[in-house]
Amino acid sequence: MTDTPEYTPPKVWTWNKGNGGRFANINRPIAGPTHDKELPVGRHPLQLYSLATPNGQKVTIMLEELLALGHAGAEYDAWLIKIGEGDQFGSGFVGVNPNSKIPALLDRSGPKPIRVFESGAILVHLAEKFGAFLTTEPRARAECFSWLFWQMGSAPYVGGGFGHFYAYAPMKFEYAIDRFSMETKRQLDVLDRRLAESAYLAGDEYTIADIAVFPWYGGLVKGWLYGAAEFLQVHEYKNVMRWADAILERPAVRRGRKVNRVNGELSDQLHERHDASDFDTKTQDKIAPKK
Ligand SMILES: N[C@@H](CCC(=O)N[C@@H](CS)C(=O)NCC(=O)O)C(=O)O
Repeated sequence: MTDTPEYTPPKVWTWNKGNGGRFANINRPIAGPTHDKELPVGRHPLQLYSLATPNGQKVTIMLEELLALGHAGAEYDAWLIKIGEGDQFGSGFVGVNPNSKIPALLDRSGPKPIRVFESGAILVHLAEKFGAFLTTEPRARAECFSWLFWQMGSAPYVGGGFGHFYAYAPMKFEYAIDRFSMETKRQLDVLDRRLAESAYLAGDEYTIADIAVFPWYGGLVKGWLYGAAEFLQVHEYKNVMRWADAILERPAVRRGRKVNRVNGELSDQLHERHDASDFDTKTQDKIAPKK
């Protein structure tokens, strides 16, 4: 193993503000708002405050899938939360998610707004509200929840572990990269073995488990995350690749991936979504002046 500088932790940890690397300006050891800022509210029953990270995409894919099924009650306004600029610490956002992370949903369809935070909880809320992408048959429902919660517990090792140390940390630590590469590959193998048995994670049907897992692990095998496709040899996970390709064929998935996106091709960036027609008229390639 290569040498890394020795560090002996002091008796009591103190916050070194300059030591957060790429995220130094947003990371803090305390919760709560940093400033007063109301959230905007649009005309639709569902108000989403988000960004097109893998966690954010889960919800926009779900909403687009619900609309594609004809659930008009799933119409939504998707507002952009710029986490690099600290929008998640505004008082309005913290009121919807005390954990200050996207995605956060305000369901205003009833007499009193319901707040929902944590992407897994949002998927369950929407699936139950519309009776879609989550069966009531006990065995398949248990399988669906098992994979959904597997994703919620596992992806932090990919994002906060592998992705952080491979792509973002100011220094490369072999120990950390080894540890989290091993775990990320193990998780891909877990999925690959499951997807050798069935078309989708919960069985024959596409469910919220697939919607939760796709942006992370589909993103890894498609080479969208951390530039790590070769490093992780993702082509080895043939069943995950087949499953990801099938999901990517779905028009709702392709639309959902564009919402609140601020990187990549301009034609794939719809910063805010307030109407179905926004996909035709408001992606950044339509807005940016033609050269
Ligand atoms: N477990 C949460 C994780 C959400 C999360 O980590 N969101 C990130 C972006 S993917 C975020 O908002 N980070 C801002 C911050 O940490 O200040 C969920 O699935 O909703």
